[in-house]
Amino acid sequence: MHFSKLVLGLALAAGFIASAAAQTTMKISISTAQNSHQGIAIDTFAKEVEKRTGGRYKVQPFYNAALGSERESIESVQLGTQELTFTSTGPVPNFVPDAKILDIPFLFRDKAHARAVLDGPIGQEMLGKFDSKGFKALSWAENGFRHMTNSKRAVNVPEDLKGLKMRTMENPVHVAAYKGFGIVTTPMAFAEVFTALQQGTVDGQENPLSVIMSAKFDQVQKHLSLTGHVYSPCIFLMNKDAFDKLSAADKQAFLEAAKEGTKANRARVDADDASGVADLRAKGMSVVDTLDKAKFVAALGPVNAEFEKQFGKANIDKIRNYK
Ligand code: EAX
Repeated sequence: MHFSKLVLGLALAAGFIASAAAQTTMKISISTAQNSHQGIAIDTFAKEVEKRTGGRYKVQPFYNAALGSERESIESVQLGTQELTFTSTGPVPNFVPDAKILDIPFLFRDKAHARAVLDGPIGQEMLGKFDSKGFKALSWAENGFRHMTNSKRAVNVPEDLKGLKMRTMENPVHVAAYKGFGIVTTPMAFAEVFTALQQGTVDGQENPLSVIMSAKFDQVQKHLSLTGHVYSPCIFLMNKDAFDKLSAADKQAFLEAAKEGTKANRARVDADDASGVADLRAKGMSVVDTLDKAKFVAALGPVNAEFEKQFGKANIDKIRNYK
């Protein structure tokens, strides 16, 4: 081989190695559409990571459960076959049981209360509980307050829920609570819900306005009741080893990027909550937007007594009374 060719070859190889080291691409996934409160969360995160690391890290977003359901994505992040995911807390208790407490119905008064708890010491301590399970939890975000939809009847009082067959998340707290309403619960992954509603496998489902709108459930559901029965947190999860490998400055960049994602996510949930009822009525849904919340709270009395035993009343009260 000519000396000049050897030099050229070495130079090319060195250049290749340098640029490979200079740029790492990571995957992040959501189960909803790009045009949603979750899409804006991960798109913002991706843009901010790239900006804050000078382009050395790129994050490639995947929408609509393209990489698997929320549960499968959390598994992939735990195993490290996928670096990142943005998920509701629905399937999280299977991995971090302590997170269950956040999904108790009527725990939070409003979004401001929920956000304050998650951003405050209780939420930050909870983020730390993901460490020993193979995750770095970067930031809380949200789905928002969940409401009931179905194809059978208007839900005005808790008794109207009795006997309705509803899809639920794969979350033990939700399943226990909805059984308390007399609902026939059918847990399934989100990607299957539209078809299940369309084919009548289930009568209804429950999700925040942001999810109902982005998933176009108005096409397959007639009735919506603003039950606001449970606040649904979301979370940015990263594989722990992938995070630990980052330099101190890059770790900071990822954490800040997730915070920006959370800001964009919450702003979109607020916008969706403001426009949702009018939007869904215009699309033909019949909406019950004034119902007596106290009756729904009372219907869950026995279930709540169970939760107080299971989680400790003091722990629940600490969240309920957080100012
Ligand atoms: O995270 O499964 C659900 O109903 C979730 O709310 C949805 O996937 C968005």
